[in-house]
Amino acid sequence: MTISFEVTGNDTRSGARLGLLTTPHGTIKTPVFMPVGTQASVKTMTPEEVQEVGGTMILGNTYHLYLRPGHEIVAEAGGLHNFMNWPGPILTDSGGFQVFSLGPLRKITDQGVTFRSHIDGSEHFFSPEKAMEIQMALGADVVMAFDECAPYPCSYDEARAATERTTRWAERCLNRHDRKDQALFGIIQGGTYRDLRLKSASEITSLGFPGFGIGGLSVGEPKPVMYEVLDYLVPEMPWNKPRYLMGVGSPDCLLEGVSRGVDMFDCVLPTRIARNGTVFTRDGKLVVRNAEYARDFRPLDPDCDCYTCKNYSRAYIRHLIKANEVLGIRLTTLHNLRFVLRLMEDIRAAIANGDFVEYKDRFLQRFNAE
Ligand code: PRF
Ligand code: ZN
Repeated sequence: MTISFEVTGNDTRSGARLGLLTTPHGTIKTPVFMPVGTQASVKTMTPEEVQEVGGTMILGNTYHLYLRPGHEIVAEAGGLHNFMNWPGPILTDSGGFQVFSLGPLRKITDQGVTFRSHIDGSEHFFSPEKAMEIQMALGADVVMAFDECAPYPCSYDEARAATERTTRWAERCLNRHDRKDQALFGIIQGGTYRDLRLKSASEITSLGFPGFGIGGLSVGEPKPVMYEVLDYLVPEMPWNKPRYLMGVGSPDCLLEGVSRGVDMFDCVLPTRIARNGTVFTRDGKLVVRNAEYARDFRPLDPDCDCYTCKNYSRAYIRHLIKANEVLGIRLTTLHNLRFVLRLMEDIRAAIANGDFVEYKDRFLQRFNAE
């Protein structure tokens, strides 16, 4: 009834694996990148367009949808899938991370978090129980526990307090959550402290969630630090349950995450940078806004198979963005999503062929060359 996950292949020379995640809204292949639809929309894209570039599962945000339009309205619409016309699987984040990102606008106690709306300044309170109630109303296929993400850098004591609270809150989430058609994932915290990460992994996994988020990474630490945490953390996680690295989505981090055994990713990066005129290419990032592209009539990435690259030039897209034409950011968003989703398709094919390690090295060498 809820979700099931099956590991269907293992790379023998890395931690990479292939899987199938089955939800009430379909089965998807992992490793997967989930485009972010914070406010019940993947910014500038229709659901059909997201699917056309290979999107299979998307992410929505509890915090934003609670404030606007309100989870009751989404529930009245028949849930988030119906409300936004997305037929595939959806995951909602719990609001913990978004609320902590509000900085001075929030106050945390063991009971929960008091915060002010970024929209109108009104005061609100989230607890583990409230985060479950909202996510049950939104009706995603996968919902996330309400956690406390420690900042980076942060002292050992601060990271320990956040990690211990995350475990106490995880139990309260399990007690409150009771939608049988929804899977509740636990979240592992622990900052960049090895013993805290291992303690969090053992406590959170012992609670028996059907899947696990890895939180508290990609919050400002150097990339090698994140890779090192994954090196010792992922082997401690159950092999037969999905592992979700939260908020990670740059091409190099996707490859490094997959090679360490991560199955799921989400990130605003591809869509956010697209809206300020930066695109991914196989030779690295390209700032198409720049003057050097004013007379460049080649596609964004000659090796890309997307609608944008088949039909439009760098010069035209630069012009649209400079002129504030909405089409410009639609075209760059479409391209960046296709770039990341095709990377995931190629990664899955390489794992199946047994040449993931070579694929990763070749991709990164070209992507990082000057
Ligand atoms: N917790 C939750 N959502 C998140 C994170 C987290 O730690 C992160 C950290 N990269 C992104 N999104 N609940
Ligand atoms: Zn393209």
